[in-house]
Amino acid sequence: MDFKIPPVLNADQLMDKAYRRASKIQKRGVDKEDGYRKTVAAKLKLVNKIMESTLKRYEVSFPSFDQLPPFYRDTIHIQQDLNRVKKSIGAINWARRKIKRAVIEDIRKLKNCETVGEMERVRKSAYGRTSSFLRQVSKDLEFLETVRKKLNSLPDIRMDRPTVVVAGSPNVGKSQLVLQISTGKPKVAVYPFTTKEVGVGHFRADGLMCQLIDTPGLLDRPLEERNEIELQAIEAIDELADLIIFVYDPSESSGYPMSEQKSLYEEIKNTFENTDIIKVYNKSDLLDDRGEGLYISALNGENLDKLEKILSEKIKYTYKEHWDVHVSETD
Ligand SMILES: Nc1nc2c(ncn2[C@@H]2O[C@H](COP(=O)(O)OP(=O)(O)OP(=O)(O)O)[C@@H](O)[C@H]2O)c(=O)[nH]1
Ligand SMILES: [Mg+2]
Repeated sequence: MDFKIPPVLNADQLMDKAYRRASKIQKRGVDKEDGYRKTVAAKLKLVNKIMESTLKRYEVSFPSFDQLPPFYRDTIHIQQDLNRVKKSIGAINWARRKIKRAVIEDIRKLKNCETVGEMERVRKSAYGRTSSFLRQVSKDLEFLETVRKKLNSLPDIRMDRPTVVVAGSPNVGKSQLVLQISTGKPKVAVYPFTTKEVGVGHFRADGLMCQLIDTPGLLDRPLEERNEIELQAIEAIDELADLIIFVYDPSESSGYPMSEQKSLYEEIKNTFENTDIIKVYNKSDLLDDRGEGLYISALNGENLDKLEKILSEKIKYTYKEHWDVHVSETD
């Protein structure tokens, strides 16, 4: 998702940017010394202005914990990151104020300089001090850039969107199905609390934007094999899911016998007891015989239009109730 955080320059890049732009400044004066004094003062002011505005932009653009979408507030990696972000923002705020104070002092010193050599020494020492303050926060700048990249790579999982979760044993074709139904390319991030990835795709049901969540390594094994962290991730999924697609692979080419897949289905049904589940039988292209139910092929697209229609109707039905409640509340 786009938190609108600008790329964070490291200390060297920031110095380079400021000093390079300052080097272009040339001021005239009544004589050589006066011109030089004005030039150095303008350079220092510009360096400070660039540092000030750039660092300030970083300080205000990182989200705080409660500005994150709810699904991510529980993401332990992000919690830790955001605590450190606070510290790093504090550090660059310190550097910004130090640079400003130093530049004001150095501009004052310039007034007492008589020769170009003296002025040049002031300029050099001002640049040196600025660089030293920036270097002291270089780790913070680098850290902020890594967090920015991480935050921007989060897919936009939204609590207010109709959400379909795809479950089923390993290798049955869940990701292939999400890929087929999604309008764009599904994005990948981590689940809250875990290092496991979550795939998020989108599709439209009657113009309503819905999200489709792939659950690799999460809703594919019995709950008793889960550790505490994974159970918390499953709870987060439970909060999100309006509808579940349970994918069977009756061809058993996944390596999981139907008996095992069925007992997983029972488990999912009991875990998400308030959520409607649509059963689909995938890899129909590999089957000679078909039984009752919705047979699809996520590979060649067979019956996916039927599945999409069922999804649309169920979502419309669920959200119509919400809509009715909403309308009567506002009457
Ligand atoms: N023949 C056939 N193969 C399929 C179909 N759907 C998926 N596959 C294949 O089955 C394999 C597993 O598909 P995935 O979509 O990765 O399955 P998954 O359930 O996401 O697997 P995990 O994420 O590992 O649990 C891949 O080789 C797919 O190409 C299908 O409809 N027909
Ligand atoms: Mg998968």
